[in-house]
Amino acid sequence: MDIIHTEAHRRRNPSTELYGGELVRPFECPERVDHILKEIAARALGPVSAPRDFGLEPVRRVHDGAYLDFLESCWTDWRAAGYQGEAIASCWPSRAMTRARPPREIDGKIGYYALAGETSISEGTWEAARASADVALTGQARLAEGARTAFALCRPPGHHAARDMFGGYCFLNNAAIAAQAMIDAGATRVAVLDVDFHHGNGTQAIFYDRADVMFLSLHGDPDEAFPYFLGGADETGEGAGKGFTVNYPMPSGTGYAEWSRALQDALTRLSAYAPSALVVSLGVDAFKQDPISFFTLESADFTDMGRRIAGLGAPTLFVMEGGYAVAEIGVNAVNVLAGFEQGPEL
Ligand code: Q9C
Ligand code: ZN
Repeated sequence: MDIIHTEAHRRRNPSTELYGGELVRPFECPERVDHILKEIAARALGPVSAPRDFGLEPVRRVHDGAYLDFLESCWTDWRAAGYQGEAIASCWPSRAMTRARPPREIDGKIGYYALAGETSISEGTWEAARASADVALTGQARLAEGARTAFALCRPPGHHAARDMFGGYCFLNNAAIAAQAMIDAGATRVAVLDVDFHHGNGTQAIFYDRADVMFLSLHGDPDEAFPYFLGGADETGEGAGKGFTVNYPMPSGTGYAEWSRALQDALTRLSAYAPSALVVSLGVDAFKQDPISFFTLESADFTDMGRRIAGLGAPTLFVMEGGYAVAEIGVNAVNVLAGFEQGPEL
């Protein structure tokens, strides 16, 4: 399997995450990629190559222009305002304050574009986010050139990022950018299957009113888990997109028996949709030892997950998302990819 990776991910290395009232070292850290690469090498999964530079045009197909300008200038503007720490949102356009436009000043602007406060913006974040989108786009290009599968080792992750919102460790929605690029290259039916523990709110929102990109997500019930305000089973799409969003929220303590039944249902729906390409938002934070999640999947379950996804028979782009049990992230992520390459049990 072709693996796309760049060391530019290291430019995303903030020292703070607002967690339980403290500023802690972020769960989403550069070592995550080191462990994945180490396991890729140990199991000879395939060649690792660098991304191409696609520029911002394919990113603009998914994200708002003023939002991209904000991401690019945020760190400079934050420092220019005289702040000593990393850029953290502390005010939001909440329900009773609907003056829905970005203020000029950086403190207001970051609150306007933030969907949550845990994700600090630091020097290099924009450069790493852009490189991460290029990683996903390069994976998409491999599929367009005829590859059956590729692994975009994206970091920072993307599935929480919406058209004009960052948060949940995400800035640019890599999976959505790749899916849109597939459509722009002529695909008529693409699907995004999101197996990250958290609901892919950004991806859902981006494609909510569209029938050309189906979105299916298995995740912690938003009544109990981040991102809290999207991801219910009653969200099924709108307008032309009605029926093309499918959510599987599951409660605390969910193990693979229950999780894989949801996956089977998702795969049955996907099979009926018959996408010309599949994007898998590959988070491995459903793992039992994940420090911020509450499913109980074992490492071996990730292999089975990959095998089942292979059963669909669609050209498949895996896009890395979450997973915070850092020592085990390599085994768990590569298990999915290796399981996919083994294919379904006959
Ligand atoms: N107390 C991804 O997996 N914070 N993002 C949760 C829990 C945000 C996860 C706080 C978690 C974001 C890509
Ligand atoms: Zn996650």
